[in-house]
Amino acid sequence: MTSAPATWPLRRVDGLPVVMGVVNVTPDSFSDGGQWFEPAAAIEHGRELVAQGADILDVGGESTRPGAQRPSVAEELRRVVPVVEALAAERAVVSVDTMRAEVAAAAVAVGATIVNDVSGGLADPEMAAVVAAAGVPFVAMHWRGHSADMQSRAVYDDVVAEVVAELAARADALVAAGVRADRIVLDPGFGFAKLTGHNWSLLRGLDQVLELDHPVLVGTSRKTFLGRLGVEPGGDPRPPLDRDVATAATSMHAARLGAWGVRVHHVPSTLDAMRVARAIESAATSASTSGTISATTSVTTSPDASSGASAAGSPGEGRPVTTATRTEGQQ
Ligand code: PMM
Repeated sequence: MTSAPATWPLRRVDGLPVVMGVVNVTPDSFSDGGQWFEPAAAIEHGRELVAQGADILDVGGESTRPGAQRPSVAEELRRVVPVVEALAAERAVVSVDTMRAEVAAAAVAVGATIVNDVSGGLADPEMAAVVAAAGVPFVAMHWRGHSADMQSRAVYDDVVAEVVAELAARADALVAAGVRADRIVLDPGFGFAKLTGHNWSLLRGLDQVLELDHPVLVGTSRKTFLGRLGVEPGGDPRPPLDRDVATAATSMHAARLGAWGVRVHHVPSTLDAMRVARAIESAATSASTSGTISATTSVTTSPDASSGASAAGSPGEGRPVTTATRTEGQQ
């Protein structure tokens, strides 16, 4: 059976969070409206995401937008398996985004090396056993019920504390079911049984999720709460394709706090935003008294992130190893 990618947890050589690019093979996703429903289009899109710097391709065949109806198992298999197989054959690291054990097993059999389950194993009682037997990393997202009625479950006294507690309980249950603890990634589940304010509170309290003893994946990309920015209360949210700048800003926040990964539709904007976070963190803070600014230029030995390469290493890798200080006039 397939097991984890060669190095786990995956880390980028530039020290940024890993970037999971979304490949939705669905006719009705809220975020990209069925653009990649045909297998050939989905495969081509996956290649493009890798060229843009994605480290993982997340291939899914079920739309989870609020109110969505589920496809049959046969239909989900038909959508997902050929796309996973083709992209894995091109040596991409592929995760399968599914709540069904049968789909997870079929995807792993054709080359997926990560299972991403928005229900964290709750939707299908067989999921934990399949993942445990395959030995693959498992992304367990915070989930309170299927999309058809999930927003009615968006009731919290303290959303951060409750999401943290429910994720911790999920991780314990998965370990009890045989999943290796060091293969579990946790995800707070932005937009799933969360109202707008809950999502912002979770971003603000992300450090508490990060205190759980697992890598954390952040999936805010193009979600409705971002579409409400700058819109009058009661107004229509901005369309999903207009939410990539806001998504990139949340990726920057996730990077600054130390998330393991971000799941996004538009890879270049997120990578740039995270590079900004890293450049600011790495910059020297010095100023001369003569009205000129002393800028530090940093040289890193790591390959450029745009190659999309991942390698084992610590989050600190890729930090500047050589610095040369020069004084410049104010720019
Ligand atoms: N969101 C969606 C689908 N899969 N998986 C994880 N781990 N985290 C998420 O936040 C998440 C996910 C829904 O978004 P999409 O329809 O744009 O894929």
